[in-house]
Amino acid sequence: MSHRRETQDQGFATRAIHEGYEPLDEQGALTPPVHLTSTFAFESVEQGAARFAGEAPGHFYSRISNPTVEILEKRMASLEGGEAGLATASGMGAITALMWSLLRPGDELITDNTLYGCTHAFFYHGLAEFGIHVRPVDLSDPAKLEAVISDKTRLVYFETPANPTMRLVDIEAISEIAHRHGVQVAVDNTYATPAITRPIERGADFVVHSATKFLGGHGDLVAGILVGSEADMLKVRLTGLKDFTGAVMSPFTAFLVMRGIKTLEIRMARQSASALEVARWLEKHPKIKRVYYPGLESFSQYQLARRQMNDFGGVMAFDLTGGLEAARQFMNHLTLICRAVSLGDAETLIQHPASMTHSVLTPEERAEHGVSDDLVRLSVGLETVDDILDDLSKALDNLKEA
Ligand code: 4LM
Repeated sequence: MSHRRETQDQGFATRAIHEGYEPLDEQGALTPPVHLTSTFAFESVEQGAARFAGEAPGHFYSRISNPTVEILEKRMASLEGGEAGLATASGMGAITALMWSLLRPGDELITDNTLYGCTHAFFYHGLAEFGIHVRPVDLSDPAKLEAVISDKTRLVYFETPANPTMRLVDIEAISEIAHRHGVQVAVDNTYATPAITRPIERGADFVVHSATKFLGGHGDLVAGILVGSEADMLKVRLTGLKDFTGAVMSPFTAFLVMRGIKTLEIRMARQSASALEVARWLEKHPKIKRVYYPGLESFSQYQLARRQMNDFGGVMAFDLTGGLEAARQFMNHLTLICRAVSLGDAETLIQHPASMTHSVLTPEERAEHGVSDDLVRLSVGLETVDDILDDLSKALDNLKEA
């Protein structure tokens, strides 16, 4: 007998902790067992054949599905308000599995013109070489999508907030235009997470995550997740994931991501509050030229941020009045804040997109994508906010002597 709890009507934090798992089904074990198994025994040849044919439920090989990973998939589908989830080995694994499943030579992929560096590389140097037309559009202006969408367009893809400029895209406006043309929409929700924005509830068809970031939340894993309709996720599972990329998540990683997600809501609230304080402080500092953070009234898309986001998240970008050299010196003077890529961890992290996450783009591409050489990205962690401000303050003061 299954004791599975029906938690769909319960609150976000409750589902983040309980969805998809009932301890009494597993001898009372409070946390889900980690099913470290590659394969699954069949009662009979007939049962094995039926599972392979999709005619009987049940797992048969962990490149297709695994009981521990399945709990995470159900939990993420619930948190994103989608029908089904699909866990992958990394955020790039999620993006590549989705694209190889949906796109065929001759199809057009419309993307916002600001993307994470490796997503950009995959689209323009991977997909484009296999006959897919990748078309950058400034999706912060929905009219620009309306002007170019055509019967060749298969998918519209964007990040909101975008990495690293924090630019937002209006999910409802873009989804309305795309759907009117029979085109699907995929949103990379890594920066906001479902604690802040739920793209599917605003009309998107797919949500993509680098679970390496806020979902895992502790900087100890690399993982990805997709959410979409049952039919679309089955297609990606059986083609893009099973046959084309093989980029599946390990059951142990699924266990760690679930441990992270239990505290997602409180971490996002705390990181958002600290980030707002840091952004306001930086904005007033004479050595800071400009701060890009959706929670600042000076942010050009502040009204959209208030409409589309429950909170403003833990990441921001800024540039210094002294330009690139000042930014380098400032970053090297930091002692608490860690110079490292990635984001969403308990530790505050700082990186220089032009020479790190977006170094795969040419200088011309970076200019087109709005990634200036001066830009610095800060992911505010869970430390005491006064200590973060103190480190920033001392590093900026030290610039005098430089
Ligand atoms: C970084 N980002 O920015 P995996 N989507 C977004 C991302 O920021 C990333 C990925 C996908 C960074 C990594 C070094 C918006 C990654 C790719 O790294 O494959 O889990 O996710 O610092």
